[in-house]
Amino acid sequence: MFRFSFHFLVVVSIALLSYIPSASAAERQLIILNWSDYMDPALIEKFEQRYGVKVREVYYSSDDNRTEVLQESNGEGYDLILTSDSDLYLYAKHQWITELDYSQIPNIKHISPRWREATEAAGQYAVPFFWGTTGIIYRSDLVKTPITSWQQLFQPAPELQGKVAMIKSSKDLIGMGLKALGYSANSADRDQLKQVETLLLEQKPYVATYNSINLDESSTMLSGDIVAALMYNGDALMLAELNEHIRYVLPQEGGNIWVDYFTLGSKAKNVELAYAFLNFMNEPENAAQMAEYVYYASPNVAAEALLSPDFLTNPVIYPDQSQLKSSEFYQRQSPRAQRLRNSISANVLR
Ligand code: N2P
Repeated sequence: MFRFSFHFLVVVSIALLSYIPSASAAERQLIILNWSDYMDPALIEKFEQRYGVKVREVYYSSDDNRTEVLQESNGEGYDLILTSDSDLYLYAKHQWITELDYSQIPNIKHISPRWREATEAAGQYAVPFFWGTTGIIYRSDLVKTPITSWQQLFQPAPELQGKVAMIKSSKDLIGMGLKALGYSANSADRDQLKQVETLLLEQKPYVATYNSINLDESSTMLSGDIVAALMYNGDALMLAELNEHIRYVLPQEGGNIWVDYFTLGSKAKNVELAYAFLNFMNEPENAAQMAEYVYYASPNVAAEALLSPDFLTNPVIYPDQSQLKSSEFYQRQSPRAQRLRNSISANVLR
């Protein structure tokens, strides 16, 4: 008869526990900090199967929320971080993201230099994912006049009051408020910024929420609780699939033009897998499939060649030059202007 000593059992269990591959299980999971609804699940599955790994997404709800999330963990916990052009420099400065070795992403060759170098640090830290615009989504059946101007969102007509949704993102609130007043979205002028503060505070009683709107059947844009909202073009198209009265407009004053980038977390645990993912997503057929899913314009030129004429001629996805002309990228602000902007958005969102 066998008799195991307690000591023997402890040794065996420790040996088994350390053998059970907790370390290798971690290696097999790629963690991505991202917007929700920004990735085709079918492609994620294809990647998981090809590499025998799991992809886990952690979602943020706005640009500012992403910065808060990264601040809390000091950038730790994410292999890939999807960020917009306007926050790249800041994240690099905080060393939340690290420089890329582009030789590990051969499919980078498909991406147009126009988007690879659209902002400072992009050429060292980032892989463009999509580009798009910030404008207004609205229900054409619930407004008296079609929306064409930012004024209609910031100083809403009676049928819109209490039915407006904004985004908890200081760059968008202040930037688009500045556009409504006829100024540059990048203004650092104290007087102009004070005027925006007044505009935003006067709008506030009519704003139902500063939280982002769901993009599925549960959306308040579908129930009519929200009639107009600040929104990104592709998100609006995703919702338009569910209601024929949904429109997106890049207002006559112009809006914001942006590029979203994938970046590598400086504390990434799965660097090799992260590179495999970046390369996989830029295989032309994958990038094309992703664009069709999210309704955003791909910076991947070889992918564009695979997209349907319907997609390529959609004016919401590809606004014409005259519409883009008045739109602006967000620029980095001086510390002084940034402080003023922070205090304005804190005032509005408190
Ligand atoms: C994705 C929203 C795109 C973000 N749902 C714009 N930077």
